Amino acid sequence: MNIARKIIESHLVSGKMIAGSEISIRIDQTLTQDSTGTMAYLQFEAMGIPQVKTKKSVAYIDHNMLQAGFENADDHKYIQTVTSKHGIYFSRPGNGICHQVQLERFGAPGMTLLGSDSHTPTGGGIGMLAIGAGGLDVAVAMGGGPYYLIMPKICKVNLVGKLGPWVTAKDIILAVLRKMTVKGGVGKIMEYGGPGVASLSVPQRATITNMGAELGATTSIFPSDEVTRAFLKAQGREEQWVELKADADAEYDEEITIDLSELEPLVAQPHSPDNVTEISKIAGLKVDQVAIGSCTNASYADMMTVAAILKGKTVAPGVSLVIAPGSKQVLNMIAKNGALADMVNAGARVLESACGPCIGMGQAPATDAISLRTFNRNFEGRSGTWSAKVYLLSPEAAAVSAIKGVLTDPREYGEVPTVTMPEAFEINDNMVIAPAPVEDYDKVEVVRGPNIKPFPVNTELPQELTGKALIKVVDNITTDHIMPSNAKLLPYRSNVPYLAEYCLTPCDPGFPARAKEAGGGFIIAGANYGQGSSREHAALAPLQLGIKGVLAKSFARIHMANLMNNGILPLAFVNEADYDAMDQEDILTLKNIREQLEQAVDGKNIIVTNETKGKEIEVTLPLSERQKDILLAGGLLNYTKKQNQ
Ligand code: MIC
Ligand code: SF4
Repeated sequence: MNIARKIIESHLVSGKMIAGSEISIRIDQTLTQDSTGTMAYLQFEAMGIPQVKTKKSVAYIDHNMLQAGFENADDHKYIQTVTSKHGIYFSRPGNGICHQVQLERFGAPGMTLLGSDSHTPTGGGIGMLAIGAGGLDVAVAMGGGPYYLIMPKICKVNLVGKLGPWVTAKDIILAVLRKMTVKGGVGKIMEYGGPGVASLSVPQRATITNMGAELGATTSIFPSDEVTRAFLKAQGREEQWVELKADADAEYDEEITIDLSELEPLVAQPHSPDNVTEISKIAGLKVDQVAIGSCTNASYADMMTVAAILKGKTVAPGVSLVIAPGSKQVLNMIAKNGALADMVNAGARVLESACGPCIGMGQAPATDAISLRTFNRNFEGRSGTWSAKVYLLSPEAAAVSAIKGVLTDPREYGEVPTVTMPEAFEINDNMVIAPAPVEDYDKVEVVRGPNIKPFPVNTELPQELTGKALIKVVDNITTDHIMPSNAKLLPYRSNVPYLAEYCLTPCDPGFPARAKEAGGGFIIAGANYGQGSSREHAALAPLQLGIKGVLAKSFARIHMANLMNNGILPLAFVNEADYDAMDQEDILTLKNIREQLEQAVDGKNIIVTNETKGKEIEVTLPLSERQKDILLAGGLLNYTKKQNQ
């Protein structure tokens, strides 16, 4: 068996491990962050379960850190109190980015982790089966329910050879993205193996598994070996190490090979993480901003390398360099050893340990600016500036380019700084607050600020659904298009009615008004609809606007689950020509949809009538019996309530 199947087997609650069929697994740990967490905890409260049933659940505050008004601080208070009441650990603002801290302090090989953030697979760097999901799925897991997923294919990424000087883990995952594209990982777990693995540290592995999210993969995972043991030992947690390796005769559904020695420093160009080329091919591009940090590349080693490159230099006059160390542990260590001073001396603007510019919370680039970032996503507008062009690259290449003022192949820079992994990281978990003792749960008062508004809940699926095609969008629409997030909107994550006014506005500013006027309807989309974030708001905002279904060429995994959980039908065109022939304003009807769903074998033969064109078209909606019941009930909350009656 391979590693992924071993962990799934040991956590299997229902189903058979046959790729494409529904299984459910037991979840050991959960994580939430604040921008999806408020909703997850509101939903957890709605379920009426007094105490979490996981081995460890942690709530992080790392996204909504700008406090331009009362909203974010209010949400922090809500999360701190609601978690205390229900047995969840609270990582205070300032402690760091959820994925980085989880890896450092809580992750353990062989365990399962479900997180309400798409980059939860970062934990795969330490040999966890770590999956990103919508907040409601995480709420259910906190309540002890299993997590349902489609058994993925397991794709081996065979790493051979050794990285050359200045070539990094970021270049490995960019090479995989170039090969497989942002759709290439859908329905798959990427399992890394081969002789190249041993040369990669845990944070390097985590950079790779983190950005596996950009492949659309269910998750990515590395073996747990002596390198993992050394990392855990340095984090004072050696006892949590177990060895995890694929059997010698392990089978895989697919296999690709990456020869590390052939890689060069790479860069993803605007506006997609798979638009990858060699830095050497486009070097010389004038740069306005360089941003170093995020859950992809803000480890201790990343920061030490950047500091060594910046030491004694000055950031080029036309460049604004911002650096956000990934966690308090990292920030503390570089503060003590002087590396932080080297950054500051060179002119870096040091930000708090949080997501920051990665999710457009500040540091929006200037008009038409070129911004180089060590992050994982460069979707149009995500930086907060629509005309900005964001390039993704390694911290090494970013730091060298910041000094030069132009995009630079770091190999021109000279000798690579040597940075060694510390034998012991600085450990101080004083920013993690334990929940109230069980006997005191009743005494904890949950604080709810005025920004927390009731969230929409769907109703039972009616016999017939009818409405207009309200918008028609192209392939690869991201959740950043569906529900934009930036410094102006992120504070409203617990206020869906407000957010709904911005739903799909990057594609068409008139969409929310049109949807409301029509009393709801349908969204027509291309392939890979909803790629990117796990944000449930990309389903909740359409629900608020009365959206009944989305007809798309195909869907991204987490978004499809979020639609179903909210009772919105995700329908896939059988013939792409039907997508081409459909127009905005067409009136669509799903007749006898309850019977159609109940009777559909493998989700096939579901008929949508295009009243305007006088045509019947076929769509598919492959559903397990459980998913059918969820849709019939009008979403997971209604379904769960019904089950508990
Ligand atoms: C992101 O990177 O897009 C986010 C912000 O972390 C999201 C979660 C969210 O929208 O709150 C994600 O990746 O899931
Ligand atoms: Fe935060 Fe960016 Fe990572 Fe999302 S991708 S968790 S916004 S650092």
